[in-house]
Amino acid sequence: MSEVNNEIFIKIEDMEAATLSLLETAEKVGADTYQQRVKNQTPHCKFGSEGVCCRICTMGPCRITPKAPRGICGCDADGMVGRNYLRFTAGGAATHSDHGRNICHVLYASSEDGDYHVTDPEKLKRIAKEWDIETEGRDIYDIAHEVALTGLEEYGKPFGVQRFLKRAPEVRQQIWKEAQIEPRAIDREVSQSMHMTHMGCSSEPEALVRQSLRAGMSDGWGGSMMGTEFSDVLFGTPVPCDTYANLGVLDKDQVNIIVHGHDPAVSEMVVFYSESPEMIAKAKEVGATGINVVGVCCTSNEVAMRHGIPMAGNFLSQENVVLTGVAEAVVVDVQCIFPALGPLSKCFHTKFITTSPIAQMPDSEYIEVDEYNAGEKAKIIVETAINNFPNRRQDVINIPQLKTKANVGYSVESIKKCLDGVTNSHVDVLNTMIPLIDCVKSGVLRGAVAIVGCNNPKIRPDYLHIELMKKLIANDIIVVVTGCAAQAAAKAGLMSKEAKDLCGEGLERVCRLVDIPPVLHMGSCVDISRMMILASDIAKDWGIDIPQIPLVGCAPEYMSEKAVSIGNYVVATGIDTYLGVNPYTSGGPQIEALLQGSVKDWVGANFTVNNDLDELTSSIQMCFSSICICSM
Ligand code: XCC
Repeated sequence: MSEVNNEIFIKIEDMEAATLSLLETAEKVGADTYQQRVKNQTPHCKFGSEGVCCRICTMGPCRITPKAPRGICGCDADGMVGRNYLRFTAGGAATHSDHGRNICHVLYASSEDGDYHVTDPEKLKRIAKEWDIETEGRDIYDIAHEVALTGLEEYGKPFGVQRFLKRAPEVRQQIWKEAQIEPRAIDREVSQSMHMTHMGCSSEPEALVRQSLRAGMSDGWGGSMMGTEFSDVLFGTPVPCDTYANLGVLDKDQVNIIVHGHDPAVSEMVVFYSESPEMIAKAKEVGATGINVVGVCCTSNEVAMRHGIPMAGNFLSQENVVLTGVAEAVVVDVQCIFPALGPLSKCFHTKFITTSPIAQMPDSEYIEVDEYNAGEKAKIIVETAINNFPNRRQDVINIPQLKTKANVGYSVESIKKCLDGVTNSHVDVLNTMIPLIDCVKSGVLRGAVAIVGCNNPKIRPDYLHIELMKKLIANDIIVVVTGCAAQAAAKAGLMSKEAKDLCGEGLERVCRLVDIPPVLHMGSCVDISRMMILASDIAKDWGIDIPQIPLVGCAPEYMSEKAVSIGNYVVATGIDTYLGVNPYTSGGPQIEALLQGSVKDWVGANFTVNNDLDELTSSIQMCFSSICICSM
């Protein structure tokens, strides 16, 4: 193992210094980096930034100016902004949901003697019962296949709404019905969003925002939720486990395989083969001490919480991982993968391996993996990485010595189990959220914030994630995280149990008694659906609706369409949501008045856009003080 400092906490300045040293390597090898491309792309187009540019038909492109307040068809600024916003949401909903669909196919292909197995049969049976699928006396794979098929039908069923909506409190379900945002078939919501935004269809702000919420709901309470639930069935429901984070998890003595993307179907197989004695022996034959799989982005979250695979970095660290010069292979599935990784890898010995027909990129080696050939292909991928080990350029190796401990894997099931541990076995509160509710009612905890989402070069990378988390936990606000926000926390050491030392008195006590970190890792982006279940369970056990819980969502550094889809379903679920980046809506005053104002009348929550650390912190705290817990 290389010499690495195992610090408890790492400052953002130290991470930035590491990035600067890697940029020196980039210059040495003539590589292009995102930092340079940001310079080339700024200043950004003002019309695009405000959302008042329309290229939906070929009469344009049209853009709104004081002299030209309408496009050629007569669409005004709010119509353009609303249509763009809905298309953005639909893109995100389609992407998450298609990931969920793939997991349904993997579940359908699972078998006793195949590559994919049912790992959590109890969870499978729970879902089957919820969906009125017979479980008594049936083979577990028969149940799996029927559940998978029923899940696939959720994408295109002609009638009815998403099955998982029933998990929400009844009052919430009624609100969705009255607001006309209950999602029907997932593909229908995406398709209708595209239809509504076609030339000559909707330009009325309220209709466009309502459909944005509905399309988002088809993601969070449909496709994403199936992605999460069936991944648990296949690969195991996460339980707390220890891992490491930051660039120091790369090891110069081992074959380093980086798994990156979102869908765990490929990375699960890569992890499996990298642990096989046959592959480890091969790695030793080429002079390595072993095989080191590490993750980037949400694939990292998936394998960290189920196998303790270390987290090398998040979205804006993906180029850094290659710049260390020790990445034998970067194996990607879908989403959030820079096309830049192809040309960048060519400056090193790194093999950039794409595996999905959905994410094909120039300068990559394409090894297509599907649910029937995954084992065989994963073995080839691991062998390719091993054979590449001797090809490293020794003169460009630079692994920043940063490495932290992280405790990950807090599924809803695990959170309840942790809470059970402090209830002295009072049967009536076992497997409930009541111990947590009591902490909030008594003022030991002030509330919870879900911090999620990406990095975005518009925000100093990881700064808002990390500093906001620190301020919140110091004020007795527990934080739950997913996605790249989770990796930001891990890289800084905030997901270690030692982070309780940074907490206020109340949260410190809770962390000590329950033996948890103050920043709880709930998984990848699709796992924000876990947060929806958590919020629903809290509300049901408390006997209130979700907006009455002192809980807000925050995506301070987001960049993707998926994050906007998430924002829509989180708000629709009744959770106020803070965004650090404007979703290209500032040119549409009526659209902004809806999203940041009156959607609250429909669903009990809305958006705030702000990226000032102090203002964000005090606004979240004010939001909690306006919720009067004592009267509940
Ligand atoms: Fe992608 Fe999920 Fe964003 Fe990270 S957080 S940059 S979407 S990997 Ni969802």
